[in-house]
Amino acid sequence: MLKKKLNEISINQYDKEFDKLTKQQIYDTLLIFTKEQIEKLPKNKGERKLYYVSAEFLIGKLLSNNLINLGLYDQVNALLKEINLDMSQIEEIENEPSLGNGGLGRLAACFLDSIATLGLNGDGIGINYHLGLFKQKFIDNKQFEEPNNWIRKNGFLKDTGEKFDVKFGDCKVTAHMYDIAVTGYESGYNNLHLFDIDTVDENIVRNGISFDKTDIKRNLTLFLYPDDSDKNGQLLRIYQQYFMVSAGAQLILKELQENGHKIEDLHKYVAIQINDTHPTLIIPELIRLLTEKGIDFDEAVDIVTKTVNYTNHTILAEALEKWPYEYLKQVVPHLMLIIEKLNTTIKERFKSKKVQIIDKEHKVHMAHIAIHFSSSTNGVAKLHTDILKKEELKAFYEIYPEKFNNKTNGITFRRWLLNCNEELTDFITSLIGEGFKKDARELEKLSQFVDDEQVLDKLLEIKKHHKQELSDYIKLHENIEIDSNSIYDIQIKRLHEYKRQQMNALYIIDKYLDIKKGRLPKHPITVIFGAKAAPAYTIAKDIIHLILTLSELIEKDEKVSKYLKVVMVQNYNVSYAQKLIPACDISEQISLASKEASGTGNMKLMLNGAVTLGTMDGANVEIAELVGQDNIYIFGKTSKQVINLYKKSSYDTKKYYQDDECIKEIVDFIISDKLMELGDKTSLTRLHQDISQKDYFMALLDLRAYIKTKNKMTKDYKDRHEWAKKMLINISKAGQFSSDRTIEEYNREIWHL
Ligand code: CR1
Repeated sequence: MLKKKLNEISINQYDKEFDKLTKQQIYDTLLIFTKEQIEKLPKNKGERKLYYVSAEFLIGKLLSNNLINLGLYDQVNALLKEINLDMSQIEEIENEPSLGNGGLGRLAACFLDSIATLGLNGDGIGINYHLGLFKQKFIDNKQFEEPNNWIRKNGFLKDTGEKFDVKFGDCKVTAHMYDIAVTGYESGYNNLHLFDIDTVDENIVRNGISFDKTDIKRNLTLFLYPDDSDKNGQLLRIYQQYFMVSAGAQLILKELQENGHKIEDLHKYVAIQINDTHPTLIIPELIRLLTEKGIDFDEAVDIVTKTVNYTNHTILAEALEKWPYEYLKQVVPHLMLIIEKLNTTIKERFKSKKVQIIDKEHKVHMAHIAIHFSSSTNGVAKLHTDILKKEELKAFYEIYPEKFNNKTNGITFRRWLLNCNEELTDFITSLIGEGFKKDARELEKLSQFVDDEQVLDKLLEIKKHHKQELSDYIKLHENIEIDSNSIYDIQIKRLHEYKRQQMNALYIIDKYLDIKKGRLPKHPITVIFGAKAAPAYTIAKDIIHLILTLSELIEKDEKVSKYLKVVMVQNYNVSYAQKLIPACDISEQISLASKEASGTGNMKLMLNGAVTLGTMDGANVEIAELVGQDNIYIFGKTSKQVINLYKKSSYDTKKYYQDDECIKEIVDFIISDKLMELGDKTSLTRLHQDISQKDYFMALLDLRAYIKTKNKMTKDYKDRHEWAKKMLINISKAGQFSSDRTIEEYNREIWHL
């Protein structure tokens, strides 16, 4: 059947049988086939509809994931095997959509998958960034950014022909809607609506990713997160945000009316979830549209408040958006009367300065609008929600205790187990049956095998195989040879000081110095990083430079590189993650406690049998609770202690640096002759200065505990069966972190679809 169908397409397209095609043609044939199958799916329906609005959707490659969800993957792969190919080779041809940056965007993608899988009526709303987030290149051990031209004609992106006018202060544009179908696992489909404008011009981008930030008609949908370190960059972000929500709001009202409902019943038929503060302007925009249609202002506010819900993803001040009043006035003058009125209402109702919308510096606090004028504010892990209630958003929690709730993040097991780790999926199936594919909690059944040596051996064998595959891939792409018998210690996430990649780099230096002094590690270790730094984030780039320079130094030193290797992979993205995660032994989750709202990489890695090395932060706390202390390695100061240090301004990095000889030796290695000869003196000196003088995210605070715990881990790794037990228990407890569970909670407690 399948063969016949594929032959039909290939003969039609290329006048050749399927098994005579080139890889590119095979890909294109499978693409046509998959799109046809998706067309046959029913659209998820329901009386109420959810719109998930997000600046990012980090969806990853789509072909094989769609085939899995359609239940066709095994058949297609079997066919490919007949001609000595497999899906992973064919998938190399696909461009990964570049529509996201990190956890927040990947979360949105996992959520869309679960919403579709659970058969819920819910679409995504976002922007079709032509050049996406930048593509990362390393030259001279430094990050460079290039445009990521990911869109291909006739891919999964479909032109709907739908258009909406969007008006700015100084111009008008037409939002053009493109859709990507979101398939559910053995279920119907939903849509991801991506808005774009026809006048965008990729040719205005010069040397790297610079372009004229003021030329809105030509740059509006070029990049995700254009550099906003200057005024024009900030204005452009406001243009983008308003563009997305204005088109989105019009679509929502249009669909509502097409379904025969009155606009004043919006809240009865629609739930809107805004992913962080980027889509906050949808609140005044909807109020504007409702009042334009004759609804009175207070009623419009009430309707919109009942419709919208807000998810907070961070307590970092720099990420809580505050736009200068003047900037908003320039881009969206027609919203200012509404924002002013909302501001007045709040001023009249509440004295506290902390909850005002416009502050005395004339900045508009987007999170404050989002909390006052929505029905729900949720954090993304228990600890994070607790910190929101007790610290960051305390003043709001006191006003609206009923609005605050927790929804611990989750990940879709379709992509992060079935798709990226076929071998493990098949092995689990052979042990406990298929049930876990629909109900992830069934993974608990694996715990009965914890003393079964055959099972443990097989787990180790699967891990070994993935490590070998990864080492081949890294050889090919990074030209670094790594020993698949070494421990794969992996830290993959955006580059940020709070995530403390620099602390991991200091561990590497400590190991290096040890080996030089003849103290050899218990087991060879390969430290692997994947991370992009925001283009204007200097210290983050300095940290990348340090890691790459260390990598080169060690690579050149035969004596050291037998025991220690460092790799930073280029252009870390979803596709790379799918290769790294199954191969990981040690999962690095070492953020400064209180700063990582949840983390989701931690969940993907445990699901694939990695053991976590982490602080009591974000969802690590919940992982630790589930697996128990024997199956996770926790170190470092607690969030309470850290929050206290900040409150009293009593963290003094100089004390750690000066008073601890070992720490001083490690930190000073950053500016040692050896490193300075290889690397960029300015960059290394700046980083050294920062860590030894400021260290705002307290890498030195936990450095000793970190090194000690990691050393213990590498020792424990030697007892392969004991380690495999930890792996098994981690996998068996991962069910809690299925995004199906998370979405069921959102639906039960917030959306009521
Ligand atoms: C958080 O840093 C969390 C994701 C998804 C990120 C991370 O801990 O897992 O959100 N926040 O909830 C973020 O990107 C702008 O904020």
